[in-house]
Amino acid sequence: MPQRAFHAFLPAGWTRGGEDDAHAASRWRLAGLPNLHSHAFQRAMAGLAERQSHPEDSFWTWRELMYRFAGKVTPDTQYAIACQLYAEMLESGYTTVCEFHYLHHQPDGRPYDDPAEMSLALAAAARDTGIRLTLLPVLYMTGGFDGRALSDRQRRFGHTLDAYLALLQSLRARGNDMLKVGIALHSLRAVPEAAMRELLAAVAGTPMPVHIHIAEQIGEVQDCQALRGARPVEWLLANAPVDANWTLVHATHLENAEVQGIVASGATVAICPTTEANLGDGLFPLREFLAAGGHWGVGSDSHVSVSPVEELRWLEYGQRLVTRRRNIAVSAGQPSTGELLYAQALAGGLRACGQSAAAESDFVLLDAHAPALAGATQTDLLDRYVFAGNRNLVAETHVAGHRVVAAGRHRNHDAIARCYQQAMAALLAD
Ligand code: NGQ
Ligand code: ZN
Repeated sequence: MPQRAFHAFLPAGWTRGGEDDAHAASRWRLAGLPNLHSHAFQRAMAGLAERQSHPEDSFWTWRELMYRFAGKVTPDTQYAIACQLYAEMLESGYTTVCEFHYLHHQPDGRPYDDPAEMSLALAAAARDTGIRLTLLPVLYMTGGFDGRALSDRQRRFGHTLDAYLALLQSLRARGNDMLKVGIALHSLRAVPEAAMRELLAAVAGTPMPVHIHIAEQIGEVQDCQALRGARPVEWLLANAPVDANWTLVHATHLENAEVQGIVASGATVAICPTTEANLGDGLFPLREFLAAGGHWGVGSDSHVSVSPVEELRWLEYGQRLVTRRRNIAVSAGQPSTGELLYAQALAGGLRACGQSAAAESDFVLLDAHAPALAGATQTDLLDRYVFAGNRNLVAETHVAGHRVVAAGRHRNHDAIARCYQQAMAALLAD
């Protein structure tokens, strides 16, 4: 068999690969993308919140449906859903996932016998599917900026700070090359200022990823202004040691000073375009943020889509629709929209996920025979990948030296799908 050269897109850009028998089937190798934001259980309600439930349906009415669904998930169904989700992520070209995990306790709020049980279900699903996991146990304490108690449906999410720190410690003890553990503050409305300060002080000596939902909805911006006297990002930058370890999830509603402040802090923004569109959040100020040199990556969040291509495409399309221009995500030295989007989502993703080995070892091979790539060159490959058609072009996915997807299918595709069908039957039964 004649050997064929291949081309690799790495964090540093394109390199011409050598003659490589193992990759002769594909000429196109791309570093795998980190998925910066996931609530795994929400995969199971994708498509089930698209019927009007209220004349003024909004993020907040969606949240009620989501809470009702969250109330039914058990450790077993959590595992089955996460296996299905992570297999889909690997098939679509994500090689690391940051799990923003707050479904900690039993439905009535009592901890499981092992308080880490729901977290461990996610870790087991990541291990069994072969995706890298950055597990971010979430601190969730109050039901609003006014400090009100958690509602009945939120009780599963809550911790005292001591109980949270015990969970964090038990999870960090299980960390390994494929499992990194950081922290998450659910949002400013769910974590009182004093608790935020105490948690950050408790982990101050140990650098780790810190993720937070912020400024996603206008209602949150208004409440923050009313109760803390500043906009959410403005308040956070003034009151927390935000630096390159931090990831601000959504950060949709920003004034220019906040854009500049995020960039100056070195934090990464996790933009979740398909979820933000689905929930009616608003549009991230991408042009201003890119012009300022900001770091960003993408997340699939509620998993109405599990495809990095679709996140990147809609990130650009949202901007085109409001500016009535084309090719927004470009720079002086980079006229290719697809390449700029992929390169920056990769760099920002690696920065935010805390997985140092991911950059060297994790990659996908694209289907060399796909019509969408016919005659492709390095110059147009990523534009074609991001913008042409909607067939998944990922043929193989390799993580940490293991081929977990071959011929477009996860190595346990069928068994995982069967287990997921059973879990869904149980979840939808009542
Ligand atoms: C979440 N999701 O935690 O799953 C949230 C909704 C909230 C998004 N923000 C709940 N997309 O923010 O209170
Ligand atoms: Zn989220």
